[in-house]
Amino acid sequence: MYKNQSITVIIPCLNEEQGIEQILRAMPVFVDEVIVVDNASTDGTSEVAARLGAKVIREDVRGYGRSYKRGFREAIGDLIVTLDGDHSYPVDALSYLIEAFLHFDVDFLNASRFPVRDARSMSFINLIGNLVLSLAMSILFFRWVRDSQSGMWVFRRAILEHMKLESDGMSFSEEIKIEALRDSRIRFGEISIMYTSRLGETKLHLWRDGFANLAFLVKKRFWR
Ligand SMILES: Nc1nc2c(ncn2[C@@H]2O[C@H](COP(=O)(O)OP(=O)(O)OP(=O)(O)O)[C@@H](O)[C@H]2O)c(=O)[nH]1
Ligand SMILES: [Mg+2]
Repeated sequence: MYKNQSITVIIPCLNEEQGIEQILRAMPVFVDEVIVVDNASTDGTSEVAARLGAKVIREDVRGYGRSYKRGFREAIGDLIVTLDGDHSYPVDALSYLIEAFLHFDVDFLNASRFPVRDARSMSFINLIGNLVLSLAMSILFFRWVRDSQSGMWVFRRAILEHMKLESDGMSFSEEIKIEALRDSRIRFGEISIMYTSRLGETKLHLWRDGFANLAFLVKKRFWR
């Protein structure tokens, strides 16, 4: 519990045994529930996560969005916090993020990786891709969003009932923000966090996912 709010942390993992161990060891004690959604990892992700106290859910169909939707169905907390299983997002900043969420009086808070403080955390090409996709989202949806691709968010679980989440892949990250910011009942905010280099191998297919995410933005904007 954090200030009377129960907290669920959801972490999608595909072969992240190194990262998930570091994250779970640093998980703050006020977190009530940690859900790791594993899509048939071939390393020790599930075992490590279960040993360190997480609730491990196996989802048979692969995909970043798919695993989040599965995790949301299991979550019971008032607030849901998300992050990658690669230890690139600051698990030690959970109280900072939840404080900001409560102070800003929002329903969805996006953790922006910008400005980049650790140059090793993001390659130049990833940086450009993130900036282009964030600018595209800002223009298409008439709202300034600094980091449309961030994987760390805090939101009220109750707002999920207002959202129509369709993406099963990496574009899920931008879809949930779009669903939040274009619904007048959902107050959207953003705050900067410290982002660092990931542990383990990337699961991002840079060009394929980058263009797919751009196409997804356009589709979401013009095809209801
Ligand atoms: N369950 C599940 N998790 C996935 C899948 N694809 C990616 N992930 C996880 O989703 C998170 C985001 O993937 P990353 O590879 O970190 O993508 P990224 O953050 O854009 O790229 P990096 O900058 O290299 O970290 C990580 O925790 C992955 O393990 C999937 O198909 N299923
Ligand atoms: Mg990552």
